[in-house]
Amino acid sequence: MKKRIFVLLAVLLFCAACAPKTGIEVRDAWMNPASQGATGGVYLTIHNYDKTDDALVGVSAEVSQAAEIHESKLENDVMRMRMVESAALPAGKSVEFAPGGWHIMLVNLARPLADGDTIEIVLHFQQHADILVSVMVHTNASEHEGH
Ligand SMILES: [Cu+2]
Repeated sequence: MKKRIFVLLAVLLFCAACAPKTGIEVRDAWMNPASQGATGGVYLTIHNYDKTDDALVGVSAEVSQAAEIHESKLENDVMRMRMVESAALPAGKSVEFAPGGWHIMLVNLARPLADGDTIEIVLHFQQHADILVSVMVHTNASEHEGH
């Protein structure tokens, strides 16, 4: 009897591991430490496991006055960023928000954010339900472009 339960458990565990992923997964959210009143860029990776295209259409953050979707681009050797309405999340693809590219801009931080802090933001999508994301605050030595 015990053995049968074990086999059943093993089958259940196996199926949980092999089930195809669906929906949207957000990974590795982080930002640099920032002072109160400053602007901070949030970086993360969004994976769209669905078979339909989606888009990030907005961000909410309690820690700042506003949260915007920005895109940085090198134009004539100058890094410029602009605010965009949405960021496309193609079906089955990962989109990386990283220094020098896409980022989420937290404007006018209500409090200073130090190394080791965690803040929460909510991502809004065209199709998918909102996702609450924990953002780790830590210094990234490789970032020199600002955001
Ligand atoms: Cu920005």
